[in-house]
Amino acid sequence: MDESIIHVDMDEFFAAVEKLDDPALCGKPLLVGGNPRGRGVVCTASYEARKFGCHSAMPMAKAIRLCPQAIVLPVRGWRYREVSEQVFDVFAQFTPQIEPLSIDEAFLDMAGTERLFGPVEQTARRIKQAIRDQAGLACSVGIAPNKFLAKLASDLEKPDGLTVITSDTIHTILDPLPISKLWGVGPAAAKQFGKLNIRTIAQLRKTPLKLLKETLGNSAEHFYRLANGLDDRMVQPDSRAKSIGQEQTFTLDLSEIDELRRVLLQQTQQVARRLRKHDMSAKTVTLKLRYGDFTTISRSITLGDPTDVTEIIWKAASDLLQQWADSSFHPLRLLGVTVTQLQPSAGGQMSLFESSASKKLKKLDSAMDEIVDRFGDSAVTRGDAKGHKEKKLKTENRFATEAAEVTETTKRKTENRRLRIADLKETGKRKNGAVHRLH
Ligand code: TTP
Ligand code: MG
Ligand code: MG
Repeated sequence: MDESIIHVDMDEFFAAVEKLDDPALCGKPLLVGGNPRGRGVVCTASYEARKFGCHSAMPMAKAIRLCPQAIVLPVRGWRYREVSEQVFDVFAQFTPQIEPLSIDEAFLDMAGTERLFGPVEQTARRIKQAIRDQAGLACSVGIAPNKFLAKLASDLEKPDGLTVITSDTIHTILDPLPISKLWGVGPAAAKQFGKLNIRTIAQLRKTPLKLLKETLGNSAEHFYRLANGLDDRMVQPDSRAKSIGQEQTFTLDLSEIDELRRVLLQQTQQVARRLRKHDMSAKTVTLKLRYGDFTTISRSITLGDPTDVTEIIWKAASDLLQQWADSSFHPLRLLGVTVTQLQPSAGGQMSLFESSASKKLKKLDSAMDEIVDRFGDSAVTRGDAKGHKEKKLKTENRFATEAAEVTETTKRKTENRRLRIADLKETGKRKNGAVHRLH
């Protein structure tokens, strides 16, 4: 299947975030934007307000005239950026080939991921579900052989849509659409097309290229190709990723430290796995903690050496959590872990000089990665045997020691885990399905 480009666009993004943070707003007409008494404009209108003709970029005063019962909300940029990061974190769980287009949309190149995740359409459904689970929001997805068609597709069944355009359905889908749907057709180009009596994509496709060139000059070929569903722009990933993170907002504030540790362990495993997928190591581990009243704090630790080893990142993260809990525990609305100061790992190969403990930890990680790749994310998780009773670390710099100084106890536990994983792999093979860690 050559439909390997996915375009994801969040539905009524700013309004959806407002509904997420205050469910009483659900089902109501909302206008998020500037002050109606000034010359503020609408950034987005909720779908309920769109029924009245309100839309982005419309003066707020006009939108309120169209829909006087609308609830007008100011723009909370920091919050939209935060949720946007959660959404992009979800994308990164499926592919490193992500081209961000704006705060609420991106192209994902899924070529070559079928072996890992199955058919692209199925992966797109998983992405939608993961965005719902991890960010609490709905989005619309387009799947197609190229960027132009994928973006067009994501818009066709909004909200909560999933539209596939294959090479067989290109003309059926494109032909009836107005030419304004073509990438790059603004008011000026539309006027030129009007002179040729071209209003739909079908009319454009059937016009001889020579005639188009006479009127439109150099851009004729660009539009002609688009009308035929052709676009050879590559997905250009933003390779300047500066952080990898995972966070979760709880439906009810969490007040059990064991429960928080369990969530953090899951998050840390995902973050470390993604680091390894990107062949990156990180030097700084940061926890983000948000209380019920939205007070948000962070706690960071910088490691002596960059690492991609789950066990080391987990020790740093769990210790930060414990230190915070000991000094200023509050029930949490949100918990997250992010790694920063990223740099390329020193090659996948293990160094001759690496300690045997470190080598074991890396082998453990690659065994876990293999299971997750084969059986999915929920297939296996590390046990948090130490729980919150874990002895407090003696020196602040403990994590700077990397795996070389992992204690005998940890080594034994690692060995036990390795054996259990080997068991699980066997069980997995037998059941030919997802395996669950037994403790
Ligand atoms: P869009 O994806 O264009 O719109 P949307 O997500 O609100 O709605 P849709 O379901 O149709 O995708 O833009 C994303 C966000 O960007 C939007 O919520 C608010 C902001 N935005 C502006 O601030 N000004 C604008 O003119 C537009 C178009 C968007
Ligand atoms: Mg959107
Ligand atoms: Mg958008």
